[in-house]
Amino acid sequence: NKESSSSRGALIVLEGLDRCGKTSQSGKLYKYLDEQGHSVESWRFPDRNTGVGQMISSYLANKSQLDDHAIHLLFSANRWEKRSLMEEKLKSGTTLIVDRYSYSGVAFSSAKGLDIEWCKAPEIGLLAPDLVVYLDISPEKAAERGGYGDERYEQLEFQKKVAGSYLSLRDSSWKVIDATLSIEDVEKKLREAVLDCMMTCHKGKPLSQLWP
Ligand code: 2DT
Repeated sequence: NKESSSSRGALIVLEGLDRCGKTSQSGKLYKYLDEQGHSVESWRFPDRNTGVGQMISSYLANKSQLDDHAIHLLFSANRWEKRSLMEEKLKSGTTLIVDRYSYSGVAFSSAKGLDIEWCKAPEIGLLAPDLVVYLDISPEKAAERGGYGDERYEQLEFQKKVAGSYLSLRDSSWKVIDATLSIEDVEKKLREAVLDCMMTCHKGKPLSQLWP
């Protein structure tokens, strides 16, 4: 029937500071949806597997230096090179759980002092998420969790600036979840928000583009 032929997957994005639990919650969510029989894939940005992704990876590991604007554009290009596949998957009914997206792009680069409108510009025309879940934790609490690696950006002072940038990007489409709740509680709230969003997409909510 008409409804099932137009039914599409949802574009779900998880954002938050380093050590907020984003990656492990993405994994749990993926496993849950998959076990429930949904067509679902787990994605992340940067996608370090592409040529551009390898340049980004080397930069993050401090093995190469790049101008702040240049690395910003590489992060954006890394999303553009996946855009058509992303659209294909969503239209064919697959839900994508994406660990970081354009919001990380803008939050991290503007935390370095780049103009926020300049940072947003190259993201225009990428697919807009149906839901952005922000796992909220203070930079101090995140740092207490330990386990910052040696990559660029994994320092308290910088994370404080990133937190401020994220704050200015929040809009009504964001669902903020307190990341200091127990793992199980975060998982439960995340599931509820995502299932609700998937239902809206299934019912025919059209795909849209950044920035809404
Ligand atoms: P992971 O630790 O999640 O692999 O991220 N970043 C990420 C940016 O500066 N711009 C972007 O567009 C994206 C997607 C955040 C590696 C680091 O890269 C930062 C942390």
